[in-house]
Amino acid sequence: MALQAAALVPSAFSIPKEVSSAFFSHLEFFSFFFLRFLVFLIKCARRVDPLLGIGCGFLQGKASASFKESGLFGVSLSDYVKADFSSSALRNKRKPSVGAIRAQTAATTPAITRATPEGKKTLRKGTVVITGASSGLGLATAKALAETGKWHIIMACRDFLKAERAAKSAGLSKENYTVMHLDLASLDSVRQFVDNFKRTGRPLDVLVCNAAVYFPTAKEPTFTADGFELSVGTNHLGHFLLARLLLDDLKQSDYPSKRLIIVGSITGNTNTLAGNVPPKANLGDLRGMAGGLNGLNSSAMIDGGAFDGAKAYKDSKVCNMLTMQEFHRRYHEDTGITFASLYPGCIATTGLFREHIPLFRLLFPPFQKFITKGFVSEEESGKRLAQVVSEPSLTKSGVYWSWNKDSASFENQLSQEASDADKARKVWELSEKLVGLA
Ligand code: NDP
Ligand code: PMR
Repeated sequence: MALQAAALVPSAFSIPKEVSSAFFSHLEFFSFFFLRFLVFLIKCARRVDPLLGIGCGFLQGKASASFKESGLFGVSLSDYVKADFSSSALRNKRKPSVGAIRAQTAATTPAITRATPEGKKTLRKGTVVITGASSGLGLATAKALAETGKWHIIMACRDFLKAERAAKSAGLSKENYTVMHLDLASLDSVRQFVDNFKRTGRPLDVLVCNAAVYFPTAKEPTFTADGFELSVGTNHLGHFLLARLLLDDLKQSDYPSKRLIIVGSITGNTNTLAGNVPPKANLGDLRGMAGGLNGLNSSAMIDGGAFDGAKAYKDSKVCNMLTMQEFHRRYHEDTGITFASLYPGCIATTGLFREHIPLFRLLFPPFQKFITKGFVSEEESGKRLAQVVSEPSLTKSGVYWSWNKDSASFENQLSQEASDADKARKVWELSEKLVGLA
């Protein structure tokens, strides 16, 4: 039902494709939707408590008010609410599940280091690599983990000085972190990072693929050092190579719960309202990816279509979520590694929106705070990702985590495309070729 409704969205707007892509990326886009949304809210206010009905409906699954009218997008909002939250508030009881923890030969310091006088064994510090830890979600996660005193954080960043400054301003103490250079937009740099990390002799207990770029206003594609469109090249292909090259290190970790986390997003999931804001994610038949995403002999877009920076980002998030599931299918049972993805909430203040127009950056945080109620602070988002890194109750593998309005985690449902096993396999195989693993 929700998907049927989703299919109606473009026709409800009836804006020609070529006009819409420029239109939706700019000032008019945001003002247009913002105003329509406000009008919609006012209409609803005559019948129901608007903010409770809408805001909580989006985020909590409390769709008590019936929004049968097609106010915002010409579709029933209650359908979206069902699709988005049928599995949420109702299923948000955290089930402590003990992951498959195997006895492994430790290549480095054993996880259990010493026994206390009472005979209880204590755990060594875990080592977590976080890409893009120089700002936003990555930095907030590093901070949350460092504060526990139980983690050493490898901040894998492209700008060494920025990362050092960020660590200092976040109050991280020296013994809790190391900055190491990683530019995900260069496969050589990814390989160099992996070599450097291995040389440190540290175990790898958790890898967090967090870094991302977003170019919503770009008219033309830009490219990585290896000639891939920059957002898919950075957000997906760089992380794909990194995760593949570090998988053996994760396997060798003797930490009680070793994890590979790839940050996803709601906007890549077309079973949600946010995922139906044009341009929608769609990998199509992957013909652009098969052609190398280089804009020369193939399109820069995964689906082979015309370049659209916002869509490229959303497509890259679909790849992130598919990759997590493909890792799970291929390696979870044999290695005991937990593979997970998440939507941390809308962290509307981060550097992710640095390329957006100033009006968007001004209006987006209040829009998310007061209207959709999807807003989360950087600090809160960091605590969420830190849970996925270290909470003993979040060891289930193959899960896409989200949080409800009480900040309780639940297993969310991915869209049809973002959970398509056949597509996941194809993306995996094509990515292997592009990064030189096959
Ligand atoms: P930020 O821009 O604050 O953080 C992104 C990080 O990625 C920065 O540290 C940036 O480095 C780094 N980065 C960018 N390009 C590269 C590269 N080539 N090599 C290495 N690092 C790079 O954005 P967020 O914190 O918002 O984003 C973090 C994650 O959260 C992303 O995966 C995003 O998709 C996801 N997300 C964000 C949401 C939001 O509302 N903000 C919602 C849902 C998901 P530098 O500091 O040098 O620029
Ligand atoms: Mg969205 C429940 C409603 C909801 C949520 C949770 C988000 C999250 N957004 C929602 C709704 C809407 N957004 C609506 C109704 C509109 C039309 C006014 C809208 C618009 C919008 C724009 C223009 N939203 C955006 C943009 C962006 O440029 C962001 C984006 O898509 O980046 C790829 C974005 C986002 N909205 C979100 C989230 C989390 C984003 C950040 C993107 C991400 O990291 O996935």
